[in-house]
Amino acid sequence: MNFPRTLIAVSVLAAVGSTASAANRPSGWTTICSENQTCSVAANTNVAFGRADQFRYKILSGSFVCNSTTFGGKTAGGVNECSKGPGSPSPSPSPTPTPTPSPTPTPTPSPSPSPPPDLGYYPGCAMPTNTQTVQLAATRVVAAGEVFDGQNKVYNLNNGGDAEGQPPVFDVMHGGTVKNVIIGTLAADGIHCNGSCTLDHVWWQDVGEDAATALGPAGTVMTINCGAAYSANDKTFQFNGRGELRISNFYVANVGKLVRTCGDCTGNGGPRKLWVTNVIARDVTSTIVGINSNYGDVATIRNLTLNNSGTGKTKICQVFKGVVKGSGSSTALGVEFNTPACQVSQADVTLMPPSQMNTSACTGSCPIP
Ligand code: ADA
Ligand code: CA
Repeated sequence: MNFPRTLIAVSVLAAVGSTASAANRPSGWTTICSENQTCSVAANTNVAFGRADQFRYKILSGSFVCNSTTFGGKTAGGVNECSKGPGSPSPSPSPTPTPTPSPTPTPTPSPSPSPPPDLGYYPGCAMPTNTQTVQLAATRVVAAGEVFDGQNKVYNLNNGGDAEGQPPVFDVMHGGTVKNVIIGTLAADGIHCNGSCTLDHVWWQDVGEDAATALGPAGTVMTINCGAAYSANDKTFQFNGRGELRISNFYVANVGKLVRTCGDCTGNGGPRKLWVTNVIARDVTSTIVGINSNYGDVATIRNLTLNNSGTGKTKICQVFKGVVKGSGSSTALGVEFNTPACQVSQADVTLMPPSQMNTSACTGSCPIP
């Protein structure tokens, strides 16, 4: 996917002035090509792009150009390199024409480990090895009450970019379930949920505009359990309806926000209740949860682990004043702990060094980051 995107797994710890020891590939990785060259990798290989100990990461398959367009940016100051990790398989060789059919079955290549180990996953909820891709011609509607079992195949729609107003890959009606689905790199507007719905064992290889949107009315519950989402420029989950959104046993990496109740939707309001339970967040550059206190939103966070690779600080529960469409933008009010809106205490958050919490403008019982 060659959309210019800002992938955020950039180590900002690069030691300025100690370039002698800086490497152009992560430790233990192997350079596969240099900037602007065309490289080839096996399906779903995690590729690093950068130099001087600062890298962007992207899951790629087959041939790609090793440049800033592919990775959404580059590390300034010299030639960047593309590299892959020690466990990555070699790309399959280009097929050579065989004059006669081989009498023996072609051995199946060993499946690529998926996700690559460095991407991480919630324990018990690793993304399965994906062997088959389904290219949808149009949004797959999941009817009311239907259980759609994707059999761990990868589903693509038509666009991997960040433009607003895209159709979803799956449009789930009230009471529907999507399970065992991997949303691929053509992720469009992800999954829409129009009532109560369940997303069970769903993974997003590379989030498009956002991973999923809760649109159901008051009284509905959207449940997202056991999965992971990788690489979102901004939000992962978007909550535009009313009712509840519950996220559990989930891993998120290289995203701006885990979830935001809508800041400026048409007919915006609330209340919206969020539950974030058993979540590991790696390199979330902005916020875990963003909510509108003026609409009565409440976020309850339990057993959250922050695991940032650099010096980035993550806000846990950021409170806004939301607005209706046409009345400007929502206003950030600050980070809160143990308040009516932000039901989270320091004990609910585990920091894996060098993770840090961003507690700017904090109210409530604010922890020391
Ligand atoms: C943005 C936008 C909202 C809504 C949302 C979405 O937050 O400001 O109005 O479109 O994206 O649903 O993706
Ligand atoms: Ca969206």
